[in-house]
Amino acid sequence: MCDKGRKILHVDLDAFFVSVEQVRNPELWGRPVVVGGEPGARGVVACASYEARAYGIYAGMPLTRAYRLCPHAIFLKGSFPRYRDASARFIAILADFTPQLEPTGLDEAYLDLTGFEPIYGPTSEAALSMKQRIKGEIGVTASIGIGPSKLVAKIASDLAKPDGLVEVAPGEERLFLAPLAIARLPCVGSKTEQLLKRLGVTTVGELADLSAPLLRARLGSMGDALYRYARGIDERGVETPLAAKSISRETTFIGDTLDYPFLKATLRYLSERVGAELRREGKRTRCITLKLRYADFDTITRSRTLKWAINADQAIFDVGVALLGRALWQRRQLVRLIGIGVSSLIGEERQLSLLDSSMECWERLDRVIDRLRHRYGFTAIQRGQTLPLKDAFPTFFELYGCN
Ligand code: TTP
Ligand code: MG
Repeated sequence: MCDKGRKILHVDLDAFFVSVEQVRNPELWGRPVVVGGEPGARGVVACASYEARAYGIYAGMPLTRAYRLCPHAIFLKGSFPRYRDASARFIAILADFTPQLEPTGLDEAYLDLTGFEPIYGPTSEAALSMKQRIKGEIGVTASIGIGPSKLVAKIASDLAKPDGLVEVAPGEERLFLAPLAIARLPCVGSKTEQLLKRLGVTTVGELADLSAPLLRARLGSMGDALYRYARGIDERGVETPLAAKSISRETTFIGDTLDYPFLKATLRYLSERVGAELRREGKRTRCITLKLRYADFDTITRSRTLKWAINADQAIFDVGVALLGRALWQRRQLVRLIGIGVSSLIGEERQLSLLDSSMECWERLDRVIDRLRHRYGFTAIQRGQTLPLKDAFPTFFELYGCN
């Protein structure tokens, strides 16, 4: 999927909430406008017009502070249904260009226009007509980045703001990124930024000069990602929400069973299979589903939605075991099939900063094992938790020399 010829677009509306208010009330054009609430209210700024940003106001800032910075700004409470409506019209316009469309927020989306040149001409022309339609039909301006990867397209659209278009040609990614501050890269939060600064790195170009082993030693799995990002390497594809979004593995037993350690060990093995594929696809999950088929062929599924998106084998397994325990407690009957699946998938880079340190450890371990399995085969390494499978599949264990 690292196709240099890809034409990925990232489209992001400018000062979205404020722009929608300005379309409603043209007197607001060209003025410092803040959406979020009245100046005396306790809330924070949701959106500031570019004129308000010139006073140092930004999203997330307390309204009281915004008011101190610019008392003559116009403060509006805003209306979410209005923004939702504008968002739906925005996405509908993009969908006219291609079904390869991945909305990632109310006012932003990725599109894949690879191979569309014979229809639209140069991709930049298609992007310009997109901008024109958005302005003509919704009344707001959009900024668009075009590049060979999502990473580059997203950064390009940020740099194009407001109302701009930036295209990065294939092969130019590293040059394009080199002068930018490291904070422009996804997954560089303030902690990572400080750490990199201590290594003397402030720009993406300087980051690209660091070796992969050094980055891994200092930043773990995030170091691997940064090594690739600094070179503009990002193989993620544009994914339509309608595309199949689940990964699952299941096993039917030769004989029906209610042997709990054996069921648990099988679940562990299946969790590792699912986890490996999840990571290979560069994804995390927020929903885990256990499937059981009882001896009488009655089949049940039990799901749990998680607060944070994960992709560690251990996390998938832990939830699976909890669901299994509850299902067997509710109905003790011989089991014929067990399966585990993950859905509600999102890109791996998101939420990294929210991971707790134990999860970070599990993920690091998974990555090591993934690499070894990639080289020697999945069954070359077995974890302790799958050992109860030894009696059921002796030849399998003998074959791979596990004691
Ligand atoms: P963004 O696209 O991040 O910001 P923006 O459209 O206001 O400005 P830009 O020109 O830089 O793209 O977010 C889109 C909308 O989401 C924004 O208009 C308001 C809302 N939002 C919040 O409600 N809270 C927030 O903290 C942020 C960042 C955005
Ligand atoms: Mg925006």
